[in-house]
Amino acid sequence: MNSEARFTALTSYRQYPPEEMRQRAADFYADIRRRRTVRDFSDQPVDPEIIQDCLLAAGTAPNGANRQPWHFVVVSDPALKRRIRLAAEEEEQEFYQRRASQEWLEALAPLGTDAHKPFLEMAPYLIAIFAQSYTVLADGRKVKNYYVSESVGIATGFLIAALHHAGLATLTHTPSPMNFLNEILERPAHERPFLLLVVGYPASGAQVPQISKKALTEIATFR
Ligand code: IYR
Repeated sequence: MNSEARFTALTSYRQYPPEEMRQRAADFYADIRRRRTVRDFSDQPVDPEIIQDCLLAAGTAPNGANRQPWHFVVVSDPALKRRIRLAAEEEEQEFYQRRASQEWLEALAPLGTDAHKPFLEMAPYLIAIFAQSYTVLADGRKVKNYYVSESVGIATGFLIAALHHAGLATLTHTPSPMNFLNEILERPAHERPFLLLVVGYPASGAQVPQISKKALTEIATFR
């Protein structure tokens, strides 16, 4: 055993009776399946404490060597949101008019997306998620991070689930490229913008695409 390793008793784990476990699994599925990606947001404000707790939940995600290689920038300032919207829409115009292949545009057609991103200004919060290729220690030394995309992806999943659980709607937005986020949000070059999460309440009468999820037999094999 590595001499640097320090252990403590696992006191937080809870085992449930089998019937309660089945119920919990079913209840969680019933709740998470209500989550829909929303593109039509209300400007109704959101209590910042809710966002803080959801970020703390995201920060508990399992990750490579416990380096926690993520940084979340929570944007509520209207001027910053406007700059992000304008920069994102510029990239999206390029994407929809030139960069995207015909095949990609056809894949997106059922979602009805286009280059207009008014939600980037309308929603009360944008959370820009950055992935850190290395960590800068207090003394300035740089230490490499591991499984960065996996780690940040899992933390983002936790964040989306936490926000849904709290009663908020989200949109995972990925303008490509999104380096403009480093400049606007003043983040260092070794932090890669991973995803822009739009957070708030759905607009009244919001609509979502009619899509379906794959059946268990399509997504899983039991052997
Ligand atoms: N980034 C673009 C296009 C887009 C791409 C995928 I893959 C989506 O699932 C949805 C949109 C946009 O945000 O419109």
